[in-house]
Amino acid sequence: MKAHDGLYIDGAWRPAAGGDVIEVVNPADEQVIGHVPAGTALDVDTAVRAARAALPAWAATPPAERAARLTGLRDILLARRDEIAETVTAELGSPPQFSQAVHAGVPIAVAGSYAELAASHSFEERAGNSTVLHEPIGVVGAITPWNYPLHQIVAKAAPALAAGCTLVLKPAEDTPLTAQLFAEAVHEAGVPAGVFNLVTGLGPVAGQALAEHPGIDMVSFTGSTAVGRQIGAVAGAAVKKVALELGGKSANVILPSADLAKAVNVGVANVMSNSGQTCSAWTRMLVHASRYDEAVELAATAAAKYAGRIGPVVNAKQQARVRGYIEQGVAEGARLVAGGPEAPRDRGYFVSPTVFADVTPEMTIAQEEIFGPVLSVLRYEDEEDALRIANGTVYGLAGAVWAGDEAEAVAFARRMDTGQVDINGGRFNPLAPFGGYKQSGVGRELGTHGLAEYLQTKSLQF
Ligand code: TXE
Repeated sequence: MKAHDGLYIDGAWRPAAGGDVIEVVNPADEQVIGHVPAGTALDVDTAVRAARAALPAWAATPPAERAARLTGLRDILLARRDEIAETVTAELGSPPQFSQAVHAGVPIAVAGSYAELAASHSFEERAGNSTVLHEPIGVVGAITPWNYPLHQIVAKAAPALAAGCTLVLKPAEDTPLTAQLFAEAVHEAGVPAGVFNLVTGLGPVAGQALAEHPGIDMVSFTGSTAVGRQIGAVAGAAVKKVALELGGKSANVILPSADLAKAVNVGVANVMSNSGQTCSAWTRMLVHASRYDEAVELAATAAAKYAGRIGPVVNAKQQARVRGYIEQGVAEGARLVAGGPEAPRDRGYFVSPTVFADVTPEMTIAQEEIFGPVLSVLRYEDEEDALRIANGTVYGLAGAVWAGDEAEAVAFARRMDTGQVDINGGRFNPLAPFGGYKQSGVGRELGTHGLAEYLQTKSLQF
């Protein structure tokens, strides 16, 4: 795999201040596929200075011109689609078809949506006797995870660029090659020097230095709740804007009138997709007592079909973590009906598609984010019970409701404490705001709501 041995700062690839490197490993076969620099606080400082220097000109660039750069960026990503898919497959281990469709396809769509929004958004409006200006918030520090390497970057960089912000990106240490590819695309698209900067490095070193840097105006973070909490505290102390996309424990509520087989099959596919490493995954399937046994059988059969077909999880640490949760589920009395804790292969960080039945709402596996291919099937007695269970975690990121009648599903969805709900399956929409209620986060990504995160308002009274 092609890897740059520098950091992309102020429009060029430059050597890092220190000599440390990060090994990039393919989790499917544990082979080292490249090395990238481990940036330090010094590099972060250089990158933030470059972003600060570039801010006035980029913020003053007409939105139509920023939109043109984003259109160029989208076109380059589209032209390099195969390369993106291959890179994600190499560093995340995801099956090639999934990498093509989702890891490459989704961010291309999101970049396209922001090219259009940058051109059509009203950065100025009238309110009574005032003119309200929507101005870029300034220099953004973006910290992204590895689970959707390119999407997580584009979901921050595209709206930030559309808004007129400049940014410094610190991508996940597991998937830095996709980030390097993105930096190349930004460069090719003619985005001016300093507007976008990339510092690869370790979370507690480069990530922390970025979050704490006084030269940034906003931190946009996606990752674990633990780190999100720390970043939120640092930003709060500095009275700085923060956007956090954190964990989830989403409920897939199958109402008695639903097409059970369809709801279960799509529900299992949702959890197994990306080997369960999706913050919005429907990891808790809620089924009415009268159809519970049937649903468990369908789920076990569906999960077994994914054995040998899903990719690995990202690294040995995640594999051990997921295995720990499966063991804990068994220890707390849940019944394994598919998969289990044993690794299905000797090489690579694989986890078997796993389904638990007889899961009760208070069990650890029904409360904590596992981030692996593990589904819990829970029983409910009536709708109120289903709602209590669905809303009964600290998270509120996503969810699903299935019913024979769409209006019935919508009525239930309105009562869920969660940021996004798919009705009878749903479909990805790059314009739909995505983000969490409760401890799933602060702020929204995608669409105009995602753009608004990177803007601040000024009102002029006449
Ligand atoms: O996340 P981290 P990890 C959840 C999921 C997963 C768990 C752990 O449950 O099992 O988190 O994953 C950077 N200051 N999600 O350990 O550490 C880090 O370098 C600043 C959900 O990989 O939060 C990376 O770029 N930055 C999630 C990013 O934070 C720091 C996606 C995320 O890594 C830092 C990923 C620090 N002190 C994991 N420490 C989702 N919401 O989609 C780390 N980082």
